Amino acid sequence: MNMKTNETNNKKAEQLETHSTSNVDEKLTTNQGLKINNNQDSLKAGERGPSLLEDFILREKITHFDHERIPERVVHARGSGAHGVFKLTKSLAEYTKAKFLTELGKETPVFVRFSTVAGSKGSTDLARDVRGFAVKFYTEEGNYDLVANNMPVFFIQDAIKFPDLVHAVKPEPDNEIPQAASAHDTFWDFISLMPESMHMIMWLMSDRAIPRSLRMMEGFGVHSFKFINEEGKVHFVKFHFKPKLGVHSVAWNEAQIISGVDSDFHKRDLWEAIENGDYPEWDFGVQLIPEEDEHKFDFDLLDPTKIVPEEEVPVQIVGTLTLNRNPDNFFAETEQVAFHPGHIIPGIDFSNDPLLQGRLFSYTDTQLSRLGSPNFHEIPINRSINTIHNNQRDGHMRQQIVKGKSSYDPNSIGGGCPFQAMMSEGGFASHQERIPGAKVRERSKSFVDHYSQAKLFYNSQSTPEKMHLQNALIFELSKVTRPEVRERVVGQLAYIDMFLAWRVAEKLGVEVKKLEWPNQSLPADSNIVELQSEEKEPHTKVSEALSMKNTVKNTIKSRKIGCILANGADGGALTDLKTKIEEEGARIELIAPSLAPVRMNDGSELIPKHSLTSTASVCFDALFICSGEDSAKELIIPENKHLTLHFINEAYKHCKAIYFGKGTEILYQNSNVGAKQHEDPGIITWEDTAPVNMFIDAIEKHRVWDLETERNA
Ligand code: HDE
Repeated sequence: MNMKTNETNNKKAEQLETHSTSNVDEKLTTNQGLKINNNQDSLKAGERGPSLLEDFILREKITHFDHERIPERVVHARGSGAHGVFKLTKSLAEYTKAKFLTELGKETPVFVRFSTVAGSKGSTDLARDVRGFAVKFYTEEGNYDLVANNMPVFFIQDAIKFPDLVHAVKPEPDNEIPQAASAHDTFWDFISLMPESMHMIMWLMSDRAIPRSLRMMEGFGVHSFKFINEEGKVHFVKFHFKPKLGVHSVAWNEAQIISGVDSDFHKRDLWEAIENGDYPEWDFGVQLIPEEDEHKFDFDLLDPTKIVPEEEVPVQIVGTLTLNRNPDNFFAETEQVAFHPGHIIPGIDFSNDPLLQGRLFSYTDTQLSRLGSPNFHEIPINRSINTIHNNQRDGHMRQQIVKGKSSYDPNSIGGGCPFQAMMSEGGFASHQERIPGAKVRERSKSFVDHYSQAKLFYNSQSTPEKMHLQNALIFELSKVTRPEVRERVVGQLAYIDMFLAWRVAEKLGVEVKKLEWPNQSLPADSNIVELQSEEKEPHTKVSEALSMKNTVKNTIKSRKIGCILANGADGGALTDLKTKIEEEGARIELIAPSLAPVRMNDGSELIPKHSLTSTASVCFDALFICSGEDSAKELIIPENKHLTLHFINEAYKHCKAIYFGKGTEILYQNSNVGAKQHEDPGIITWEDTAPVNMFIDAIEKHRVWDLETERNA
């Protein structure tokens, strides 16, 4: 058993173990279990002759290889997964009968897959994009999937537009450019014609789209779902995951560099954190709205382009999600896991959100093309911890051997088995809802408010966050070659914030003209049926929860601190810092001019993990320039100078904490840091009285975003 000790009572881990194998100390075999004697040479007619068709070992190996690939997900292709556990800390029995949410202290095994949306499987982790946050709860009542994103709203209000949205954002169809990027004409053309996307665009252009780590982002169920309690009473519910480490991002310039230096940055970070025992954790929260309050808001609860501001309905924290085990095999687990918002259990039901309703069709359908068979639920990672009993039979790759003669219902030959379950036995019954109205292909008028919550989001951002959002829009729209598209987007921004629209327009060389429908720049017979949205003030003007600035800033747990050093570095100073940093749960990695051992001033030798050429400052949260005059001198000899100063200057530009140890004045002076004459809490030097504490405080704040302009002046 290779299960971790904390998994001994985990039914899913036990079940997966029965499907796992290891090659340690085993002999090589064919897929038929035959031991192989020679895996190096194919069977030939003579040493230099042609290979023989008879070589079943060669044929089996090559044939299997030829079929190793399956279609990647049409969206969310690039992903990283992990196993974990969900623990309930507050019972929701008053609102739902779902057992995993009612039995206090109950632990439910989970598998979580994070993803980017637009890019292919091999694309960069740091694309500006939404992140998927899909959670499979292996509950005793069946699998419950919460297929969430790291942003609480969506681009469109109706599923019928989803293929258009995805076609627009994916690489353009003629030349397949650009990969994993929304900065191109087709995406912004679509957006410019889709005012309902403006709230989501605010989120997408914010730094939420370039997370520092998958462990430092929120998760949102997006749609309103329904909770049903034992008495049949209904509450609307919105789901939230809030990371215990806070929500943090990287700078856009940093994201672009990381994409080159380590395009697996997020995948690696998640993997390493779990291997190091820094288990990622989230508070799980719910916003609950009694059914009778459905119409009490200035937006429609069924509209997936709207949030319920936390000021109007607070998030109640009811549990903890912890990821504590990396998958054993990426393909078998992370690639083959199949999520579906329709995988629900008694006590949870759907709302009539038209986006959610469409998703309910899409997810099974896509697994059929991706995993190739209706038996995808039998793949170990997808199996419920319950045994499956029904009359579904056969199909590609069927695993289960169902005994008995009858495979139909009702039957008498099989004794009527398997029986339907009564609700009291856990049988699922859809919540009965009275549906008024005629069959129509229409949008509810209550959905036609496209700008008020975009305003709410924008107005809730701190000044640096607003600046980043503005710069993101400028970056993206500058890549758009058609001026009329740029102009239409600016025309929509004008409904959100005039100053923002004006700043963006200025950089794009277009005028600010509030977008009106019908729109002059469209062909006369265009089939755009956008309803003109009124300019409306949101009921809640500012929401603190929307700014990353207001999230956790009092821990450096699991942060990665780079220590630049060379021969002669002060071993005592390094040990002191390392001890305190590690006490706080962070890690130090050594970076030297080469990978050769570094001779410290106390005679000891340390092996650096990186050389100045093999890594970059973007891979670290903060820098310690190790104390020691000789070390500093070596770091600035002509051979090293450029790399050392580039490292420091780049960290400085990206607003990171930098601590210059004693004897490193020469590096301080020669870097961009020394040239500046302003107060900067992110720069700590040998002159400070309690430098280590100050350094830790600065790392906790994540970045000194407020000083970005000064640092880049
Ligand atoms: Fe998805 N989405 N989606 N989506 N989605 C898929 O299912 C779809 C939407 C989300 O890690 C696909 O198995 C439609 C919203 C995540 O495996 C596909 C619509 C939200 C993942 C699909 C939406 C999501 C997917 C592709 C609009 C946030 C990755 C592969 C009606 C609440 C799950 C797959 C994983 C994946 C369809 C909109 C989240 C094609 C039609 C809104 C996290 O079925």
